[in-house]
Amino acid sequence: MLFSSCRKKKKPNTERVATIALLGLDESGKSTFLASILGNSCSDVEPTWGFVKERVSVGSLQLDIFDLGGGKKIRGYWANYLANCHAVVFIVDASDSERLDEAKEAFTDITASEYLVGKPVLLVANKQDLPGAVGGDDLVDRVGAAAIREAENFLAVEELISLSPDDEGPSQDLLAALSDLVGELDRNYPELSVRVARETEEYEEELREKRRAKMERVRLMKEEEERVAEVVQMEPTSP
Ligand SMILES: Nc1nc2c(ncn2[C@@H]2O[C@H](COP(=O)(O)OP(=O)(O)OP(=O)(O)O)[C@@H](O)[C@H]2O)c(=O)[nH]1
Ligand SMILES: [Mg+2]
Repeated sequence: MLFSSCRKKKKPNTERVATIALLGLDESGKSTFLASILGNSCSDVEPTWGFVKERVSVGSLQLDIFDLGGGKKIRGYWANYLANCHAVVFIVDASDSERLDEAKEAFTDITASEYLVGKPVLLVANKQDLPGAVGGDDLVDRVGAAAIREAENFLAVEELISLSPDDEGPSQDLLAALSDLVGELDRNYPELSVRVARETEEYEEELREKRRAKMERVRLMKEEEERVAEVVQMEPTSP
């Protein structure tokens, strides 16, 4: 008998982990959505500075959910998470008609990224319990989401109430929305995972390259400063 066949066979790693970025303007309800999923108290939720990462198990997948702050200054950092995510959940306060144009701008910005083309997107028309909340179809028009459907993205649109006032955990609607997204991720998991791994590596290499170029510029500037200082020292002083 061959030695190798005497060894215990290693169990294949069958755990499927998908990364999801929760995006949307500040106050849209991203952290509340996450607190509901986790069964945490929604009343303890505070504005997010930076990001929070949580792992939850939904259906056949482990989801690493990045809850990113939606404030104007933080939005510029969202781009750093797109290569690494398998899907995006974009949450809109559907009751705040004054900020729908701003939501459209943020949505258009991120969906224009090459790293999101073809990836599943869940658009949430949140705060349906509040008066004047626009429905899912209206929201698709208001944020210009039809364009990404045409661009081969899987787009699911859900009208939800993320807030669970009595902290009873996620509503059936919220769970159903999430499991639809997980179903889509599960169907495309092998190809998506290969793509995410490749693009994450590419994106990190791009960042490393930018850092190297910056350091090189600083080095050249220092060299130039030293050269000028030497020339000044060598110049004869006037009598
Ligand atoms: N009525 C109602 N209020 C909600 C709902 N979802 C969230 N909220 C409230 O909206 C406010 C903002 O919620 P957050 O979850 O902190 O919003 P966020 O998108 O995480 O905001 P940032 O972290 O600043 O980006 C809180 O007062 C929540 O209680 C909802 O479905 N209905
Ligand atoms: Mg938050």
